[in-house]
Order: sequence, then structure tokens, then C-alpha cells
Amino acid sequence: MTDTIFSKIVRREIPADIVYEDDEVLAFRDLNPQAPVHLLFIPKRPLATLDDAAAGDAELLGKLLLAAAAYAKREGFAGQGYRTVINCNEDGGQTVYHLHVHLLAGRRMHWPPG
Ligand code: DGP
Repeated sequence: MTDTIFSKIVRREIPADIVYEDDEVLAFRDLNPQAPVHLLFIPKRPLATLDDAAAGDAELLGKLLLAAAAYAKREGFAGQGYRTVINCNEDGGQTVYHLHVHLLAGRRMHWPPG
């Protein structure tokens, strides 16, 4: 896959407000927040879209979700609630082709999404 802005954030070539990091996952604040809390959890190893994920990526995908859930618990808003979203390809609203889990919280979410 081609290099994206998120790979540059992983390599610390451009700044980001990083809130969590482990060997495989990085999380940082979204530049264009859609809620009081809006974070992006990304794999350090680039994977363009959810559509590109294979069976061998199952553990990594689980780690992204668990990292988001653990963050929500740590920060104290898990009980109140939050939303996780993975946009995939054009109709899914994906704009950065490095797979990421949005974690949104701090306001009531609406359903269905627009
Ligand atoms: P998506 O539409 O699902 O591909 O979400 C991409 C998100 O990435 C979008 O909410 C805005 C955010 N974003 C784009 N460029 C940057 C950046 O350079 N830094 C940060 N922190 N977020 C970015």
C-alpha cells in the first residue's frame, strides 16, 4: 500500500497528539473531531482497509478494538458509552487508506449514521 499521513505519524515525521502506544498499536486525537473525545486507533503495520484484512490479521484487529475499549475504561467514560467505527472505502467514508478505528465519546451518538 502507499504511504499515508498515518504512517508518517507512526514514524514521528509529523506531529500528533498521541494518547496510547504499544508494540503494535498507536492512538492519537483526530485532527477534525466529531465528538468531545475523538481518537484514532491504528496498527503500526500498515493495512489499507478492513477489506484488505486477512485471517492472519485477526489478532491485530482484536487488539485495536481492545485498546480502544481499555482507553474508554481508563478514562472513565466506558459506562456512559462510546462508539467505535471503521470506515471502509469510498462509500464507507474512508479518506485515509491506513486502517483505523475511530473512538467517539462525550456526547450522545445518533443512529442511523448519515
Ligand atoms: P476516515 O474518514 O475514516 O478515513 O477518517 C480519517 C480521519 O483522519 C478523519 O477523521 C480526519 C483524520 N485525519 C486526517 N489527517 C490527519 C492528520 O494529519 N492528523 C490527525 N491527527 N488526524 C488526521
